Amino acid sequence: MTLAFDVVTLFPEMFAAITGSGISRRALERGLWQLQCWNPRDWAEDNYRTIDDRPYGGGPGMVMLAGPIEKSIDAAQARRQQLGQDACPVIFLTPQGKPLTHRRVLQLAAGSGAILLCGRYEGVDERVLERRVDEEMSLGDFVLSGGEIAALALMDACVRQLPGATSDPASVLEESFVAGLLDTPHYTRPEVYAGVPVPDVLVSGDHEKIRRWRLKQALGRTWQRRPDLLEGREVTEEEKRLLDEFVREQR
Ligand code: 9D3
Repeated sequence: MTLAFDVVTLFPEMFAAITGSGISRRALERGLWQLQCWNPRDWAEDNYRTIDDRPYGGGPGMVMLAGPIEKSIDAAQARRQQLGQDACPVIFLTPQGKPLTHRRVLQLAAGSGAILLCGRYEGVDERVLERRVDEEMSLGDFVLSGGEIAALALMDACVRQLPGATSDPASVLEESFVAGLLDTPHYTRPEVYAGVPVPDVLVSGDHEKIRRWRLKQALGRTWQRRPDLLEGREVTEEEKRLLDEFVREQR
């Protein structure tokens, strides 16, 4: 079963960002995942190909019409059935949704995909949401111009979890090693840049010392920048000791 996304969007050209570059492009070429865009404009019901209208009750902006969106979703679902793809959730990307998490990314990456609805303008007619949407998802508390960039982020996060998507399986292992912590600092050549040397330990060749230093940096930065991440996480004796050291070195 290959991961298949169907995206309902007025701006299908934006999705070249994920099909045209990088890991996601390579994974697409290798047949690890699929993407199909569905433009509500193609299901508009009048000669002007109208997809939005003014909000009942007044106010600024325009609201996307239910009809062309519902027809797009239904076309996507019909096509998925034809192709023998398993059922999948319809997800609306919206600031009103639940924040996307790594846990949800792993669940989606392990499934058959999703139909992703991207809104534009002030919003989408509530009745199509009631009738067709299973789940609402947000990237966080800031304002985008539409759901497309959120859909791109969601798909990118899922695709990089697919076995064979990244050439380096060690980097995915590494992620679970320090799961729940911020990343450690990275350095490459030259050994002295702008007068700043690479930390001695990293050129020492002592792999156990390097592991401890990296874990300590990851713990320390998480404590400084995202203490909320440490709250819901088991801390081993070694980690406690390393974080204590880090904290003491701060003053
Ligand atoms: C300025 C318009 N806002 C009036 C209070 C409402 C609004 C409508 C549409 C705000 C944002 C959007 C478009 N955003 C998304 O479609 C979106 C989004 C986001 O803006 N932030 C974080 N995650 C997401 S997922 C989809």
